[in-house]
Amino acid sequence: MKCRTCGAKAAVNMRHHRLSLCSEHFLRWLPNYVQRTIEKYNMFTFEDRLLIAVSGGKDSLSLWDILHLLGYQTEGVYIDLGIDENFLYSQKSFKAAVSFAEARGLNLTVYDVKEMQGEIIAETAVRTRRGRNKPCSVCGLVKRHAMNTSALKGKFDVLVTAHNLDDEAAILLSNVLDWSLDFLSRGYPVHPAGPGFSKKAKPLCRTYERETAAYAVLSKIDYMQEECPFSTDSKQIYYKQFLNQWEDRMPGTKLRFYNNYLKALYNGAFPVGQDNKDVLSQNLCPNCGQPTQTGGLCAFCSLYIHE
Ligand code: Q46
Ligand code: ZN
Ligand code: ZN
Repeated sequence: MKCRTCGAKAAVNMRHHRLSLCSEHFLRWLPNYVQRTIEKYNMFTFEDRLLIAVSGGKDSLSLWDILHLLGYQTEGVYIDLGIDENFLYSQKSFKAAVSFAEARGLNLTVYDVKEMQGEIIAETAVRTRRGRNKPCSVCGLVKRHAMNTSALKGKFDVLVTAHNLDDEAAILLSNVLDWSLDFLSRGYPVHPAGPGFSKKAKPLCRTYERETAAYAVLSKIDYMQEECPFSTDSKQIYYKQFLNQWEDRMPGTKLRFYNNYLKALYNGAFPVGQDNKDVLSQNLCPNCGQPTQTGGLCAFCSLYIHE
């Protein structure tokens, strides 16, 4: 397989794009592709201050590297969740994020959940009996809240997350299987700011996970290779495996599935309905000021405060 641009030995073969590239040309091609996604969905401009949510993994560090190289004004936030009780996973991912930022002279702030809330999420999950063995629902709530708080506090224009095409296609498949019109009506890759929440964007939404992995390896980014110890056995992983089987037989399946959904969404195929409480609600949490479906405390504050 040869590089389409220079004829040298190809390092990456992207059957879904019918494109093979050598290392040098792939490392130029991917940032251009991400830039085209940013422009297509009007995600942000070079004047905006971007806060990148960084986990220390290949997706978030590749994304930060790409946005920095493209010339965007970026800072990172690492959320120290304390997922495993012996902190091995958290320590390693933290180290990867810090070394990346230091090597490039970029600013990384840390949101330490233990410091802010007095306990790690593993402890919160046990205390609130919300996932004794698997703290994912508590983790998701805390992460969303911490990212939003950090973006608002730092007065960033956009909160940027590294969800890739594999993530988005798996979420879409799950929502289609459930016919969840509520979620389907708001699966945009960019969300405007509103009362109590910052603007959000996902510039890797059309980038395959194996492309961010190839980018991280070829550009020698020292990323955290292990997955979260709780990421096994989830419904999303099962959907990803399923989509990968389709992709193997019919390259481009994931991209078509997601791209055509976005076309339908932007053409108004899923109007905002009565159920879309998050979007329609003007209720703000009396404790933190972030949106909530009820008039009382938001789901995050309810984890720590009893009314
Ligand atoms: S939710 Fe669950 Fe993830 Fe949190 S506890 Fe790990 S697997 S990190 S995306
Ligand atoms: Zn080449
Ligand atoms: Zn709250």
